[in-house]
Amino acid sequence: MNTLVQKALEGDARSIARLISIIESEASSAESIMRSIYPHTGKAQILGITGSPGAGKSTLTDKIITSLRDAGKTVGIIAVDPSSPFTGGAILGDRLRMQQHATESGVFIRSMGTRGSLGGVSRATYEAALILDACGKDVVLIETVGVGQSEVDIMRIADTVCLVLVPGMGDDIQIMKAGIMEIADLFVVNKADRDGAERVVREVEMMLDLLGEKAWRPPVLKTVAERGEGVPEVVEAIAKHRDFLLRSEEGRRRRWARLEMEVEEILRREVAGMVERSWEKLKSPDLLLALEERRTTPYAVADAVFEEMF
Ligand SMILES: Nc1nc2c(ncn2[C@@H]2O[C@H](COP(=O)(O)OP(=O)(O)OP(=O)(O)O)[C@@H](O)[C@H]2O)c(=O)[nH]1
Ligand SMILES: [Mg+2]
Repeated sequence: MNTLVQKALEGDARSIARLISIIESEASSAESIMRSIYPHTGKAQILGITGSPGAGKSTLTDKIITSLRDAGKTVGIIAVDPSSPFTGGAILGDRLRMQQHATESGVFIRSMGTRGSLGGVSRATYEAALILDACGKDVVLIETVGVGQSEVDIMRIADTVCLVLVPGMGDDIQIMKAGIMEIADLFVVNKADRDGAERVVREVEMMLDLLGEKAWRPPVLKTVAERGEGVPEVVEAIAKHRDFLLRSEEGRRRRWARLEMEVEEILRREVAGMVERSWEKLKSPDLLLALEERRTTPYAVADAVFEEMF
């Protein structure tokens, strides 16, 4: 395991892939891997790209990769596959589109499922992002389909969230969806070759006005991702946001909130494990019979489980 981690840290793509597979499938080994990986993290910019299905996230991602590569940066990409059968068909397309980058050194691409997590972003997705960070990628890009909760989830793990909108598909609903304005650090109105892009830009700007003065005013940019138009401006805004995070109070607040979340996440997992083991020890047919006959209650049993723990 140690040599695997060592090789991954040196940037070996196969070792990185292997590590990610392990943290995805073997929860028991995940912790020791993350313990040795973690001290090497904190250097990459984790960039979340979210938006409705078909908005052009993958097309934009692909163009952003090219631009970052041209600037000499290394990139890790995690495409979070929606488990939903409705959008599942897009996965192959994504793979094909980004394929050209997959063989380049300096680019690492990985698809991950969302199964087993509540939002669109699982613990494994975050750990994979940390692994890519530790292994020297300058930018770690996570593409997720924004469906409800996952947009908020991506905010919890990304430094910079880019929300991709498109003209002419229930614009108001797209924008007004609860909390969505607050999570985006950057708005991209893609498919600007279509009618109505300007209107979406205006609506987003108006919403931002309503939110009032903020240390960071999210830029609202138009792109035609298919043709690469507007992409340099997007890449520039992403870099600006990184600078902002590095030198502002807001940036520190967000880093600390993430660190708190990480500690709490670990505590929750450990406590859950302790409770489970204690309950397994106490559980018996006699006890269940006592519960069935109401000689005791689930509350009293839970008390006993806690007592057993300490
Ligand atoms: N007209 C137009 N079409 C675009 C543009 N960008 C992307 N598309 C097309 O929109 C479709 C969806 O693009 P994707 O990049 O797969 O979108 P996505 O958001 O990754 O989709 P999912 O991952 O399935 O949610 C494709 O057919 C693209 O060719 C654009 O700027 N203008
Ligand atoms: Mg996609």
